[in-house]
Amino acid sequence: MGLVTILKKSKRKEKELRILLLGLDAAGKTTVAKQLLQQDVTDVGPTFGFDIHTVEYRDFKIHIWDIGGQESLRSYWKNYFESTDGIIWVVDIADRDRLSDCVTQLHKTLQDERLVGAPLLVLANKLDRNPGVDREKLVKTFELETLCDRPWNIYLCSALYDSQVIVQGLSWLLEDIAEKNFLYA
Ligand code: G3D
Repeated sequence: MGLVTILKKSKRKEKELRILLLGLDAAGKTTVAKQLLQQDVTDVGPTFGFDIHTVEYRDFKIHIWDIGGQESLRSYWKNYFESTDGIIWVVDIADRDRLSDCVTQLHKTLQDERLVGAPLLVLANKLDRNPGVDREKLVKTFELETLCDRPWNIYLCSALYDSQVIVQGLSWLLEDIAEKNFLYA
């Protein structure tokens, strides 16, 4: 079932969704958000604090909370967890030195009770800089199969160069959220 089908089936007039966009600093979160907004991705700067990007698909209004990933800001992430419908976790797969830190941060974040059940989309970004990476290996590295309390998926992308995979990932996330919250309401 595609995004359009979901939208056609939806019954409520306006649906607002809150999506958290998280990951370590420089993973490509703002680039992902800009691709979704069809904005210039060559002009991104570091996010200090947070930005809210609103993407509209017909009667869906999706508020994407782009939260700064610097170490000093991570303790504040929890302030944004309330009423989250879904999580997009962006990882720089070329940043091998921080991969294990990224995995630790992801699982630490998912432990928060306010995020229980929220579907997780992992965007394995900067594929152009690590083209040989294997999806199944990433699933293992990120211990995604241990996540029994939520739907998850992982898409490999190069946010700087291509929006298609990101849109596919977002569609997957919306499908899951819509099925739970709207179609069977
Ligand atoms: P953040 O919001 O997670 O902190 P940004 O990350 O979106 O600000 O991106 C950090 C840097 O990574 C940016 O480069 C951006 O252009 C680059 N980037 C994002 N996605 C990709 C990608 O798919 N491939 C490559 N090669 N680079 C990417 P600068 O130079 O502005 O720091």
